[in-house]
Amino acid sequence: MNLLDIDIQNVHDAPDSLLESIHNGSYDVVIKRNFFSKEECRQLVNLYNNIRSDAFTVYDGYKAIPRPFDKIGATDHSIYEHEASIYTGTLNASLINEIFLKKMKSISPDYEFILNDGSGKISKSKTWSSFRELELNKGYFEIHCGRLFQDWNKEFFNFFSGKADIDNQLAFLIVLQRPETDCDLEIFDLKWDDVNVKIDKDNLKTKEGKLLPVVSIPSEKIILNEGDVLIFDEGNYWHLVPPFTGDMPRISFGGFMTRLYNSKQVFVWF
Ligand SMILES: O=C(O)CCC(=O)C(=O)O
Ligand SMILES: [Fe+2]
Repeated sequence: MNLLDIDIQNVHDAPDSLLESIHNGSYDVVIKRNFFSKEECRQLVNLYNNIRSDAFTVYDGYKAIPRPFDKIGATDHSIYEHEASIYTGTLNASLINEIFLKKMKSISPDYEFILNDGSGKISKSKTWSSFRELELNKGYFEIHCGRLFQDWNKEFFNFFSGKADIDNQLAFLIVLQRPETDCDLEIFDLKWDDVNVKIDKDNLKTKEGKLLPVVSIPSEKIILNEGDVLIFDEGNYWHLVPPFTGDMPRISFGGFMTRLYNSKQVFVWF
């Protein structure tokens, strides 16, 4: 796994286009430190605080607005639409869409970014990002990779696969509120093409049928401070958010970026 960590010190060594450097295989994981200013992070937290009191999904230790579209079942559609409209209304009333586009362009000038506007032309999901909150002493994300979910919401992926390269979705992630932890995201040096069976949260299964304990897989433990953004090959690399301790929930903001076929256009969705 090739990781690029761009700090203020090595900014001049960074490729002109971070997205292209992932798409062409030079890197799998890119961290751009201080991508959002402290003030911009505060604005994002405020947006989240404005909508968090509305009823929204509470899974086991995990809340998201809107709930992940790739995992919703047929019965959840109206709740999803409700959450997505609250979310989109809040974002549209802020400058975040504009700020995000400008920033992405600055690190990948050769790409055009299309934020999902919910029109349904490219994807049936409705937003370009989401807020996620993991509860203290309870919340974490089990090991997964984007391609694991292609069977969960077939309607969504069948339609989307006609427009975009769904096997190579990238994720972008910003941690807005960080509890005490020595790892915000653990990315394993293991791709979907090598291992594509998950048995449970602690074990995958190799192609030879052997149990592969998650703790035995080499990994990078990523730490994201306020304002840092992580962009990585989320579709293919197995990863997780470990349980954490401290005195506050973990709040993150992120989404996915998928290339439209035969183009330098990237569709941003969640
Ligand atoms: O920390 C998060 O919000 C989710 C991390 C993740 O699995 C992802 O960005 O794909
Ligand atoms: Fe993920």
